[in-house]
Formats: sequence, C-alpha cells, structure tokens
Amino acid sequence: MSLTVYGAILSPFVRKIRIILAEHQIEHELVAQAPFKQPDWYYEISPLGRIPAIKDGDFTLADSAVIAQYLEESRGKLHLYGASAQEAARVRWLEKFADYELAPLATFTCFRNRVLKPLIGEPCDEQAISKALTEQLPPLFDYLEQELGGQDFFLGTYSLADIAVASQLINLAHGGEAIDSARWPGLAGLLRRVSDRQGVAGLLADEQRLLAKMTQRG
Ligand SMILES: N[C@@H](CCC(=O)N[C@@H](CS)C(=O)NCC(=O)O)C(=O)O
Repeated sequence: MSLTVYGAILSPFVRKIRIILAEHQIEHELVAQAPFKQPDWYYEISPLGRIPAIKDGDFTLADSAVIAQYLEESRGKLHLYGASAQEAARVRWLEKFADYELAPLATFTCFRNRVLKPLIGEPCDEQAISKALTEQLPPLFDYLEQELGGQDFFLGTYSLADIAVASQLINLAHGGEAIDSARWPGLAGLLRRVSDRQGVAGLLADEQRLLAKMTQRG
C-alpha cells in the first residue's frame, strides 16, 4: 500500500512521524502541506485541517499520536511503545505531555514568534517568549528531567516518548533557544542523542537548510 504524509517539515508533529518513517525505512511520499490556508480537499484527510495527516492506500488519518500508533500496529513491531502495557502507557503519557504541554510553549510560542510571525509581517512577542522560558517551561523541564532519572532515554531504551519530547525541543532550538545543559543535563543529552541518530540527522539537516532560507540566518 502506498503511504503519503502531508505536512511541513518544521512542524514538530510532522517531524515525529518522519523520524519513525526514516528510522524504520518505511517507504512513503511527503506532500508539502502548510498548516494554514489548506485547500478544501485537505479537510477530508485531516478534519481539523492540521498537519500531519496520512493516506495509506484509501485509508486516511490525522494526528501524529494516532498516526504513530497506526504505524506501529500496521507495519509490524516498530518497538515505539516499549515492552509492556505499563511502558506503553508511560510512553503515551510522555507523548501527550510533549504534544500538549511543551508544544504550546516551545513551538506555538517560541518557534512561531521567532520564525513564522516575521515571515508574515507580524511582530514577534518577545514578552510571551520570555515568560515561556523563565516561568512556564522550567517546571516542565524539571519534571522531564526527573522522569529521565539519569538514563539515556525515558524507558532506558529508545521509544516514541524520546522522539515526541525531542521533536518539541528541536522547535525550541529552531526558535533560537537552547536548553540549559547545566540545569537540565539529562534533557539536553536526550535532545543530542535523538538528533544524532542515524536517520534523524539527515532530516534535521534538511530542516536547517529550510530554516536558514526562511530566516536568512545563513
Ligand atoms: N495533536 C496534533 C497537533 C497538530 C498541530 O497542531 N499541527 C499544527 C502545525 S505544527 C497545525 O497544523 N496547526 C494548524 C491549525 O491548528 O489550524 C498532532 O499531534 O498531529
């Protein structure tokens, strides 16, 4: 069955899916779809108009968490959810934490203000970014640091939890903010380990090239 992914490569949710597909060498076509001004036909694939969405043969599906689980169940064991029901539940919790707690700050505040708003001539809200960085993100990072518990990955072995959290931290970095490795060494290490993985590094190189073009950062 031919698999098509709709999305934009700088979206953390699209990245989550692209990382899974790249690491498991799952053949697919990426169709560029921006998260705004979607054509009418796109709502049939993604009812809320969001990215990512997929088409697998005639079957369509939206939402990165739902897509990730579908890939796990339809493409054979990808080992995204650990080795037990409890590990799987913990992965889903951490993925939800990344998608619904980190994303509003790392992606929709920092990345959107610094990278996307200038492109459409809107002012960057540095006050919102500063509040996110100094007040809102630190307790979330503290929690994740504690969840890592000094291990390389949340479960000890690599899982979707690591991909989901790193995906949001990458958008924070794209927005010009590095995680403080003195305060959160585990989380900074996780980001480095995921980014350096074979399969992920190539995707990030493409993202950097696009980002440089968009921001003319060189
Ligand atoms: N829970 C969704 C979130 C997807 C999402 O919010 N994507 C953003 C781009 S990063 C989007 O499409 N925004 C457009 C909109 O909300 O209309 C997922 O995991 O796929």
